[in-house]
Amino acid sequence: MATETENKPVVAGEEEKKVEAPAVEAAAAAAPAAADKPAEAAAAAGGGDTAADKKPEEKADAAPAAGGEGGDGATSSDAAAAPAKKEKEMKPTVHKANFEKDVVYLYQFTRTPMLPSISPFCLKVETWLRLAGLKYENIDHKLKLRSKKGQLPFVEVNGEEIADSTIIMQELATRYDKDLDAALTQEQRNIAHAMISMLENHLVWVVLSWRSKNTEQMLKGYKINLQHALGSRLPNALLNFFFKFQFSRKGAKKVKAQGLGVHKPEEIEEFGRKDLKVLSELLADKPFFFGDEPTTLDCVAFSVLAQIHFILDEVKYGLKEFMQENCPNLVGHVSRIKERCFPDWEDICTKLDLNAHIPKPEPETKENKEGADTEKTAEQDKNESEKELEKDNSNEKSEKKEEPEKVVEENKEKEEAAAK
Ligand SMILES: N[C@@H](CCC(=O)N[C@@H](CS)C(=O)NCC(=O)O)C(=O)O
Repeated sequence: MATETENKPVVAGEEEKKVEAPAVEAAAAAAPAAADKPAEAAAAAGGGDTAADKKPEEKADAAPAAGGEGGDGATSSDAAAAPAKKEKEMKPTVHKANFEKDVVYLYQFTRTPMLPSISPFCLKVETWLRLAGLKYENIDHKLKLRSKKGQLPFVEVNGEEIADSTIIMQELATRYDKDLDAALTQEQRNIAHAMISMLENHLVWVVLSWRSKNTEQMLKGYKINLQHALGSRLPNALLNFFFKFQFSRKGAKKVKAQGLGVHKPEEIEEFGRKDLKVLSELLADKPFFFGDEPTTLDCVAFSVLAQIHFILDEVKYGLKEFMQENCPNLVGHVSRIKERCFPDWEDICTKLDLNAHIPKPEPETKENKEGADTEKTAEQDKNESEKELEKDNSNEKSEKKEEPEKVVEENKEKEEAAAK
């Protein structure tokens, strides 16, 4: 169900509660306040299904994006309601109210220390935007927002939302004349279509299946800090607990519904290996799938292969080992796209900076501070979240120390009460 606030324009960076808490029955009974947020991370990581998932598209489409008017077929009985309706329709339905013309505002997953996004679809769009050379800005929404279709990623351009990674890329390519596949033959386009379908409708699910069965390993493997990802002050131990609960349950359900989930883990991994082998043979010794320049298929392949490749070595992950041993050309491909599209990878992963590609404004002097816009700058946001991250990490350390003692004490009290 949609919340009432969902269609109001919201300035990026504002505190907001956009996504309703999903039903995490048992968990919610234990700690209702904590139960909603890890679910957002679980969902965005591909395993959950939030209330936002169920939003009907029509709901938000009722009002035109940036002040357009409907009005077709209006009758006289509609006339009385017209001013109110018109006013409602005039309201932009985008979150970024003070947008700059032709800047693409990207709503995606929060950064992780291992790779820019653990959502292949989000990483694909950002990689494509960089390859296409379009001006874009990530919006730090702490996983609170979803598109009108209920998913991430989505973008807003000139006051209009575009959802779904494939549709975003197609639409922007048309609008800004950035077809990365312009030089491909029809046969190459057909191959690309089939490969992209394999990657997104099969290999991604192989990855999600592993994640849903290995939540602990996943959090460790991508060094996910849920406090940072969700902008929460709750202890990571608690967030992790709910995340694991939510992600494994919902993720497994989704993978089963997709069809893959009925198989044994080793069978699923074997399916993944076959996909990797096919990709590896198609790439052969070329730098990119269709020659010297990357195309859409390179973006998609990178966004999925990066999920497999950029996982901590200490975490045992069969597909990564297989890729390293049997498909070194795919590893080379991942490195090439990384170097070409993400020269700021280090900054992104160490500072968890969503906008490492945007030059930071000069620090404010006393003079230019007066009368300055009150909206937070990306730099301020970043500094605040860095400080919070540091603070949260140190909190986590002390919580870790205190927690076992607290549990022992609580158990002791319970035992004493039971003895009485
Ligand atoms: N077909 C979509 C798939 C996107 C998708 O599956 N996104 C996931 C995260 S990876 C999602 O938003 N799940 C629901 C949620 O986070 O609430 C696309 O290409 O953009």
